[in-house]
Amino acid sequence: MQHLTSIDQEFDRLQSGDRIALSQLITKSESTKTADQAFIDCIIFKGKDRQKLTRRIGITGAPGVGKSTLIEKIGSNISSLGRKLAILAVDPSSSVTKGSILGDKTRMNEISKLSNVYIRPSPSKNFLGGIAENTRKAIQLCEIAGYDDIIVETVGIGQSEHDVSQVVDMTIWVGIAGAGDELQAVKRGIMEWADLFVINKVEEMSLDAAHLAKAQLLSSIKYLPKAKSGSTLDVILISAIENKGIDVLMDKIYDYFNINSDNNSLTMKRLDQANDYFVLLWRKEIADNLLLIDDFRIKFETISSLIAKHEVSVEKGVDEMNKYILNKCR
Ligand SMILES: Nc1nc2c(ncn2[C@@H]2O[C@H](COP(=O)(O)OP(=O)(O)OP(=O)(O)O)[C@@H](O)[C@H]2O)c(=O)[nH]1
Ligand SMILES: [Mg+2]
Repeated sequence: MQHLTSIDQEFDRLQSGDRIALSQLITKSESTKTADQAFIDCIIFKGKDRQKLTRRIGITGAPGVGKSTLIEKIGSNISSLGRKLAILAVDPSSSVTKGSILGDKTRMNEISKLSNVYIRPSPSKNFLGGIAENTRKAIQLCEIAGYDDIIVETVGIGQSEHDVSQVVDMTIWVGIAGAGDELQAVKRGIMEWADLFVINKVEEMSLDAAHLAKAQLLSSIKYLPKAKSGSTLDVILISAIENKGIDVLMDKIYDYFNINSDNNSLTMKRLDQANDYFVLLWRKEIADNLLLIDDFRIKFETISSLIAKHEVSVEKGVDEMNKYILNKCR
C-alpha cells in the first residue's frame, strides 16, 4: 500500500514538472535493483499517453565533432518556439575519460540557463542495464515531466550509436569532412539507422572542399538500402560555432517530423522499437529466470565446465542445454 501511495506521489511530482523529482527518478531508473526498476516501470506505464505528443532526436558522431555545440543551436531554436526541451547526454566512454560532463555544461552554456530546458549529463556509472534500456526510460520520464522534445547526444563508439537510434524518432549523424569519419560511418552501416547527415566545422575548409565532402558522402550512401522510414537521406553542411546552415538543418528536422507523422511512419517506427525491445528483454529475462531453477542451473553449470575443459563445443553445449529444457517442459 505504501508502495502504491509513493508511486502516485512521485508520479504527481514528476507530472507537475518538478526537476528534482525528474533527476531523482532518472537516477532510480539507472539502478540495478529490481524494486527500483519495478517502481520506475509503474510510473512510466501510468504516464504512457504522454509519449504520443513528443519528438525524440538522437545526435551521434565521433568524439569532438561538435555535437554539444550543435545541440546548443538546435536547442535554442526549439525552445524559442515555446517548447520544453530535455537534453540527455549518453557517453559510453565517460567512465574512462570523465571529460564530457564538464564539457557539455560549458558548451551548452546559454540554453542551460533557460527555464524550459533540462540538461542531464551522462551518469557516472556504467550502463549496466544497457544504453538503450536506460535511455528509453530517461526519455519517457522526461516526457511525463512535460518535455515536448528530447534530444539524446551519444558518442559514436561501437554499439552505442545503433542502440540510441533504437529509442529515438530521428537520428542525426554528425561528422567532420576529411577526418575519415564518413567512411568509418558508412562501413559501420549508418544507413541502417541514420536519418540525416551533418558535416560540421565547414568554416575551417574551403567551399569547394566542403561540397566535395558532401558529394563523396552522398555517393557512398547512394547505393545502400533506403532508410526504414523511407525518407530521402541528405547531407547538410554547417558550422555550429558560426551558426551557419542551422536554419537549413532546422527545416530538415521539421520536414522529417511533418512527413513521417503524416504518413504514420513515426507511429510505426515506435511500434517496431517497442516490439524489438520486448523481444530483446524477454530473451534476456527468460535465460536469467531459467537459471533460478535448480535443475536448469545445475545442468548449465555442468555444461559450462565441460566447455571450459574443451570437452564440449559451445554450439553443442547450447544444443544440449536447449534439449534439456524442452524435455523438462514437455
Ligand atoms: N571550428 C569549429 N569548431 C567547432 C565547431 N563546432 C564545435 N567546435 C569545437 O569543437 C570542439 C568540440 O565540440 P563539442 O561540441 O564539445 O563536440 P562533441 O562532439 O559534443 O564532443 P564530445 O561530447 O566530447 O564527443 C570544441 O572546442 C568546439 O568549440 C564548428 O562549427 N567549427
Ligand atoms: Mg558533447
